Amino acid sequence: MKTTDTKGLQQILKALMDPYKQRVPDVEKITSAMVENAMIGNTDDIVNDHIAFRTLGVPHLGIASFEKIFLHYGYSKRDYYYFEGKKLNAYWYAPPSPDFPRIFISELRVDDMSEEVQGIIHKYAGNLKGDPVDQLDLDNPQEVGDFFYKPLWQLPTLPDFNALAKESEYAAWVIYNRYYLNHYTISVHDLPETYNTIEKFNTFLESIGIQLNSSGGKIKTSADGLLKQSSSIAHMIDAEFADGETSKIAGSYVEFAERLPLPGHVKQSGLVERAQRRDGFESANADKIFESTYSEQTKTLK
Ligand code: OOG
Ligand code: NI
Repeated sequence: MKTTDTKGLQQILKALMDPYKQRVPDVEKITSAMVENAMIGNTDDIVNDHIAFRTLGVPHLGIASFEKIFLHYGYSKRDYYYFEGKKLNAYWYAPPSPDFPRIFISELRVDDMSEEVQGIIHKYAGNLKGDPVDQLDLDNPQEVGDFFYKPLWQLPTLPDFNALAKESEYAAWVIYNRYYLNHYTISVHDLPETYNTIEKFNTFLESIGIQLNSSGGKIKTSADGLLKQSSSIAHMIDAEFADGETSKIAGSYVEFAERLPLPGHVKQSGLVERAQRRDGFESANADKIFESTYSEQTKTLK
């Protein structure tokens, strides 16, 4: 049974955001500079456009498992996206009310990978007895919040991690980072005029030392011109592997989105509601945003 427990959903989002802020120092850096520059009074004034998760497309896991959490809390499943080169599927989910973020969930098309990579993934994530989400009491937000950090498979060895990364940096990312929040997204069009475009906000971000993902250009623009996105390069975390070896690997990142008014809704009053702006996502933008955790980008980190 679906629930309309918005307090519960709030609690789940908080359980995601708190560890995320710990893992991604850029979040605090950006939000405190936003306060200093009077863009916002405090963090609560930031509109979170969407959050994103990554999963592995194997039995009992993947989108089909993970989405149950948010469908239960009133999200509705929307468009499908296919990323041929990266071998990924994704969907986005519309929130039960506009004060909650959209959700973007992707999964690795494991069957499309080489035998070697499939072997490694199945070694870790291939022996689940059932869908772990089915074993959760979804009505209990505390239990759901803890679930994101529950190891569903063993920690990888560094050689296995590296073998995955060679063929799919996405696969390596999920094997280590699991269901940790991949990013949250600051809604730029909701900010005061001096900062309310992706161009102006990027200039601000770079002025405070945030390094932006340059794959496909720092600004990713949808074909209709109405969805503009940029993102930071993922923060490197100290990872400890199964065999005791340690290495710095990509953690999570921050995204920035500007949604322009749909034709016919160009501001009369200056105030444009969420429903009157470009909704959803854009494959070509997303394809490049995934690379915020890829070594081609992280190797440029100073
Ligand atoms: C998601 C990349 C796509 C968007 O807004 O299009 C995305 C990821 O890196 O897992 O976030
Ligand atoms: Ni995103």
